[in-house]
Amino acid sequence: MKKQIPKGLYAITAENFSNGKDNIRVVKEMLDAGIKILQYRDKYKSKLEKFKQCETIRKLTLDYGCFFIINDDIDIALALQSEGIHLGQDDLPITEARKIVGDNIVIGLSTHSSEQALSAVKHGADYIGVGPIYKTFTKDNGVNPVGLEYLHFCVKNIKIPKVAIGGIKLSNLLEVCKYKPDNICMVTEITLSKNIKLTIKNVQEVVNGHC
Ligand code: TZP
Ligand code: MG
Repeated sequence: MKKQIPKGLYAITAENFSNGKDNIRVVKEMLDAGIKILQYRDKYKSKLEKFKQCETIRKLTLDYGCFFIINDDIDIALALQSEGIHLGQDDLPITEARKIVGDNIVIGLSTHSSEQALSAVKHGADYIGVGPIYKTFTKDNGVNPVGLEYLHFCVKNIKIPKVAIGGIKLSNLLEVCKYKPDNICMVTEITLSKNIKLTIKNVQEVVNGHC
């Protein structure tokens, strides 16, 4: 059977927003706190540096039973047999990525409009990122917020799993959950937290109760 991204809280690494900690340390804290979906994302390291971190994280995610997704680097995903890859609108088209990774690796695609969401489904994406829902400073190439209306469109019209992302915090989590996305993704709310374990526990309570 084809793999599917599990529902629930989806965490992403961001070493430059991690209070001086490296990705490995933050990932360990996330896994200890019960994260079951994790994306490795790093826009600043060399391929080798990313590979080395991903190699360590691959072992950890297998130990903890966490679904591991790698951003951008299809070659690292193939080498380490991660569960998924995540691509953006400016990356290799989904159909080409599929030729490389086959059906055993889940392909996620960031989308910012209804046209992009419909196109993602048509071209065989396994899930879509829906966002940024709110303003975020985590992504440098600053896409404007798409708001909750776009999430509403996706929930009503798009059949593959939908991951809400962008500026989601404990403070606005409930209003996002009301739209019933399959996944809630948070980056800096987790990576910048002084107490990752407690933050994840608090977020999980809302996500598991209302999403
Ligand atoms: N894609 C869309 S918004 C975003 C990405 C990677 C960053 C979201 O980060 P944060 O800190 O949860 O706003
Ligand atoms: Mg990308």
